[in-house]
Amino acid sequence: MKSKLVGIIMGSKSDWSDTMKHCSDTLKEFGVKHEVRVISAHRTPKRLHKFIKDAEKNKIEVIIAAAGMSAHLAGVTASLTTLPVLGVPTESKLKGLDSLLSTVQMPSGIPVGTLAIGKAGAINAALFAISILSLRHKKIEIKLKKYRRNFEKKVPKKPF
Ligand code: RP5
Repeated sequence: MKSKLVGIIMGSKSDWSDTMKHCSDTLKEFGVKHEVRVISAHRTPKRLHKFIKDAEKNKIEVIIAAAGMSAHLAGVTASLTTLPVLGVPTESKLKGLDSLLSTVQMPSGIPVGTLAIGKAGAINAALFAISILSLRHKKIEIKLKKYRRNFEKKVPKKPF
């Protein structure tokens, strides 16, 4: 897969190592090329507008937006594009509940597909993006089906 199909954006550098790195690593496992940028709806709104313009021009197919606290990044991104936007609420002083509610509670008309808080949500955002991409990209579909076939084997039968 030559071109970048997914754009990962996050509100802060602090969202990377414990959370969004897992999203990027999951996309890498499937060979899905992607952009990674620190962009905040509040701190860098001009950067967000430019990123979306470029994403549309460069035929990015899914945007994953992660943010914590008053997490408006995914919602504002979704308001500026018709590309599918997946939201990852990152952990915070309130254990990510603030981030979850501000990402998930979108008013009707502008949807954000919100995943779980933190690492699980970051990995699932990548897998959800892969699932969307698999509709148009046969090689990705084949890899996703293989991953699912092998998934059960990774779960131990005993807890010890
Ligand atoms: C949000 O504020 C970011 O997404 C991050 O989760 C949170 C805290 O950011 P820093 O103060 O660590 O830069 O915008």
